[in-house]
Amino acid sequence: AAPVVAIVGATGAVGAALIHSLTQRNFPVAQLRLLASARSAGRSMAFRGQPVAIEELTEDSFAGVDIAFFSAGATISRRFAPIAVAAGAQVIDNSSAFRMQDDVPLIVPEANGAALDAAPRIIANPNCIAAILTTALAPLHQRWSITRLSMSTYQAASGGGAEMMEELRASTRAHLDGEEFEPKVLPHSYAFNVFSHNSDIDPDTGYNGEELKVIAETRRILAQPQLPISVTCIRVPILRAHGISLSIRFDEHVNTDSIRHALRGAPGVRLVDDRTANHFPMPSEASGEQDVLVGRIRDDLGDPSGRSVTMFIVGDQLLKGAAQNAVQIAEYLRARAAA
Ligand code: A2P
Ligand code: 11C
Repeated sequence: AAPVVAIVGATGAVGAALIHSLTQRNFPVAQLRLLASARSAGRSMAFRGQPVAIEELTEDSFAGVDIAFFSAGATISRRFAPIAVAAGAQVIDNSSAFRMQDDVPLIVPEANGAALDAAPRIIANPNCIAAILTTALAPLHQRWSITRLSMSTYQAASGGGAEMMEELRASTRAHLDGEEFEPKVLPHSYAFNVFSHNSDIDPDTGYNGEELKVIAETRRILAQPQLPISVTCIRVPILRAHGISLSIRFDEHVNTDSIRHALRGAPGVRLVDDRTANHFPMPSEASGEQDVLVGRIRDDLGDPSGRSVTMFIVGDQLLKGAAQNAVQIAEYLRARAAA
C-alpha cells in the first residue's frame, strides 16, 4: 500500500523541494501531512494539484505516519524524530543531528544504499556537498582505491535555506539600484561577492563546521574512516547549485579515459566534458536537474606521482544535495520491503 508521508519543515527551501521530488519521481503517497511552525499553520501548499493544509508540528503529529522526512534543523530533529519513531514512522532526516551516530546509517543510495538493508528506523541524509561529491565518486570508488581528496567548494544560497536565498535576491537588487543593504542572514554582503562559508570556525584547527562535516561524512559514506581529505568551503552568489573543484588521488595510475568511461552512464551522474566547446558543469545547467554534472577531467599536473586526476562537479543543492536524495532513500526502503 502507498505510505502516509509527513514533511517536517514543509515551508522551507528543502521542504518545498521534497514536495517537488515526491511528484517528479512519482513516489506513491496515500496521504501527505505538511508540518511546520505555528507561524505557518493554516496556510496551504499544493501537492499533485490539490491544496494540503499546513499543520503545526506537535508531539501528536505522527499518528498513522509511515515515512517522516525532517528538514527543520537539527534541534527539531533531535526532539521530534524519536517521537515519530515511537509512533511507528521511519524517519529520513536532512539535518546533521544523527549523521555521525553509529546506529544511524548515512546514505547516498548510489554510493552505499546497501547499508539500508538493516531496516533502520532513522536514516540520515548527508550534508549537500558530501551527497553531491559521493554520487560522483561512487563509480570511481567501486572500481579503484581512492587514497586522497583535495577540494574547494562553491556553495549556493539554498544551503542556508529560503532566508539566505532571499538575502541573495534582495542584496543583488539593492546593489544594482545603488542602495545600501544591511546583511541579515550572512556576515558579509552577498551580492557580487565570494567569501568563506558562514558556519562556525573551530578555534583549534581553523576549519569551519561545513568543512568538518564534509570530511567526516564523506569518510563515513565511502567507508574509509581515515581517508585524507583537504577541503575549503566557499559561499558564492548562486541560488541553488553547489560546485566542487576536486583532485582525487588513487593508489595507482588511472588514465582519464577510463575515468570518463566509468562516469558515463553511472547512476545519478551526467558527464559534461566538452573541451571543443569549452562546455563543462555549470550551476545554470545543474539547477533543477536530478543528476550531478561532472567534467573538466584532467591528469592532475600538481601530483608528481601521476596518480591524481582533477574534475569539476556541480549538483542541485536542494535536489541531490537534500530532498531528492531523501526521496531516493525512501524509494530504496520501499523496494527492499517489497523484495
Ligand atoms: P516555518 O516556515 O513555519 O518557520 P529553511 O531551512 O528554508 O529556513 O526552512 C526551515 C523550516 O523549518 C521551515 O519549514 C520552518 O517552518 C520549519 N521550522 C522552523 N522552526 C520550527 C518549529 N519550531 N517547529 C516546526 N517547524 C519549524
Ligand atoms: C550550506 N551545506 O551550503 C550547507 C547547509 O549539513 O545539512 C547544509 C548543512 C548540512 O550552507
